[in-house]
Amino acid sequence: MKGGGITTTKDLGAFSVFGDLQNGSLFGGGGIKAVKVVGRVTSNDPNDPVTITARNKLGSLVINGDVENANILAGYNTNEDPVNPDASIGKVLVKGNWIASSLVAGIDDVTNDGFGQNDIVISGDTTPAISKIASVVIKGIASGTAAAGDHYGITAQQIGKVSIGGELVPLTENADDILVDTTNNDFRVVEISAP
Ligand SMILES: [Ca+2]
Ligand SMILES: [Ca+2]
Ligand SMILES: [Ca+2]
Repeated sequence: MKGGGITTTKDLGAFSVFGDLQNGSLFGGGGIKAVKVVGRVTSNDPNDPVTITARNKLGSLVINGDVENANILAGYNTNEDPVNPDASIGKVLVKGNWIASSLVAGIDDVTNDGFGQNDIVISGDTTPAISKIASVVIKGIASGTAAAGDHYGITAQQIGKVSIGGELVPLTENADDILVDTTNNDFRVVEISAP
């Protein structure tokens, strides 16, 4: 699927892309049960990332190829405005590399300097529920970019497990902020406490 997009106002069920998801977008106005991409999820323009967005819950995500210049956002509306501080993402499996991309549940890049730094919980949180990412397995490498001024993250209030290249990111019981790309210093796994 190249360019264009798929938008629904209600739930999007299980969705498969038999090829690359490139320079396009997927949006579930309620949730998305499952997304499977047989190829890659990429945009060739860092300023116009490919997006997968769910307002409430993204149940599971399997990508067989690389992810590059992508924003995968739970808790956002079709305009990519932050709306739901209790959004969640289930199991994520990426069999390729993860480059210059963010995976986000219920967190707002409020200062617009990229996810993974200076972010807050999406405002308007009135319930005890918290945003969660259950598990992330990236089989390849994970990195930001050599370019300055950008930042990326895997971020939620609570993250269950992250494995990159066969190694577990050492999350603890407390809110963690772990730098993953120690070369470019621009990719982190971040849990943010309630405001
Ligand atoms: Ca930020
Ligand atoms: Ca960079
Ligand atoms: Ca933790």
